[in-house]
Amino acid sequence: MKKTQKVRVEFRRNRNERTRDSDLTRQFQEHGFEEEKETQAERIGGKGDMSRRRTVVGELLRGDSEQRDGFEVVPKVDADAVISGRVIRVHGASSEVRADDGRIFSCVTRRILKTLSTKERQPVVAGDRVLFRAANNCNDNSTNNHNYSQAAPATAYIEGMIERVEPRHGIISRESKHRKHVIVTNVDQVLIIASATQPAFKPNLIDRMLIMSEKAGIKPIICINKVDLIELFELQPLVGVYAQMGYEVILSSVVSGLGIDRLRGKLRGCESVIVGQSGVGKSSLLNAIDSCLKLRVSELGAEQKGKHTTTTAELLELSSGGYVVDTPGIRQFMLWDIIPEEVLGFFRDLRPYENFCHYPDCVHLHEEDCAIKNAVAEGRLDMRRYESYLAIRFEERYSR
Ligand SMILES: Nc1nc2c(ncn2[C@@H]2O[C@H](COP(=O)(O)OP(=O)(O)OP(=O)(O)O)[C@@H](O)[C@H]2O)c(=O)[nH]1
Ligand SMILES: [Mg+2]
Ligand SMILES: [Zn+2]
Repeated sequence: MKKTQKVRVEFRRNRNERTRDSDLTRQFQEHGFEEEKETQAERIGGKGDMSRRRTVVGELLRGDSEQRDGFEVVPKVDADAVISGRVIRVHGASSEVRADDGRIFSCVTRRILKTLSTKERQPVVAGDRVLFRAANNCNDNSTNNHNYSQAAPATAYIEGMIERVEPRHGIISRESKHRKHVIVTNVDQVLIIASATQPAFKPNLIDRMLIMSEKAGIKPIICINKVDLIELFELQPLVGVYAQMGYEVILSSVVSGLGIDRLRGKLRGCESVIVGQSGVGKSSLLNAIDSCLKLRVSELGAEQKGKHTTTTAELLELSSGGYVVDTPGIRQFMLWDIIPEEVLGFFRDLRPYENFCHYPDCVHLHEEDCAIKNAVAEGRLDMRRYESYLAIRFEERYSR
């Protein structure tokens, strides 16, 4: 349903924007996701005096998660003057956009899109479907009232301006410095990569990324890479636990080639995102799956600790059809937008026991007669999964 009406929208004051754009660009270049610096405006947060209300006329689309009172506000665009495309990657203030006809444009973002997105850090994200105006269209058009040079970084050659971001689905996000960080949009599959070793195997991180996918309603596939460095049987119990829950687990090695064909088959024709800690081999796997990609991978392996080889989430077209988004590694993974009471519901294995706990408000920690603790004690539930639940349910941010 579409209709046009007046809506009240919060605006962030403009004065911090330029600082933030250049700051973010630098942060991305240097560190990838993790070390984003909070700017003054973001640190203050809330609705206080950093925001004000205005009424704008917008076209409202129903049914997206980034909504306001059941509606998403998107600016009106002149349908004849815009080109539709897909955001391949975002680098600070500029986005690389592939038009539907295959041409690549370097775009800046219309200021109103930045001010419309009050709850999000990034108004434009890799994977977004956008409508943009090519720069030469605008130059000879007297109705054009956008000043391109104003929003552009001094050195960039501006080819286009994003006028609208279409409603998103399949949104993968996490928390970064107490704020939502959208990693990618419009994907229908998440490939969760862990490494059997180097860096050390961290199943609890898999659990967090599973919750992230479940929350987003996107199908996850678990992949444990670098199995050439371990004895396969060591992983069998863990693979069994996930398989019993109905998750697909693929063991892989770029060195021996194990699992590569299977992964290639999973990606074919799909829109996927590949996530995992830095150094687990995400880019290496993608290179093995599609030799045309030629992504940069770390030469030093685990020794290059603390450095991201991939620094920007990037949408890649696969020669076998479909897309995959390679992402920079994550060091610490905080879930976004999950309340403590919700956590257990995302543990498929623990969840069925909850009804049998003695106390209806049991959090399965110290309570007597807790069905979940009993099942763990009797070996019917995996101890590590239970501990993983506790780690997430009682993590420090919930007591802030
Ligand atoms: N032994 C072994 N090494 C691997 C395997 N896959 C990747 N590596 C090595 O692991 C290191 C890291 O690989 P990358 O592909 O750069 O890792 P990444 O996950 O993309 O890392 P970021 O881009 O920093 O997030 C490289 O030195 C690879 O050669 C594997 O299956 N076995
Ligand atoms: Mg990489
Ligand atoms: Zn309980």
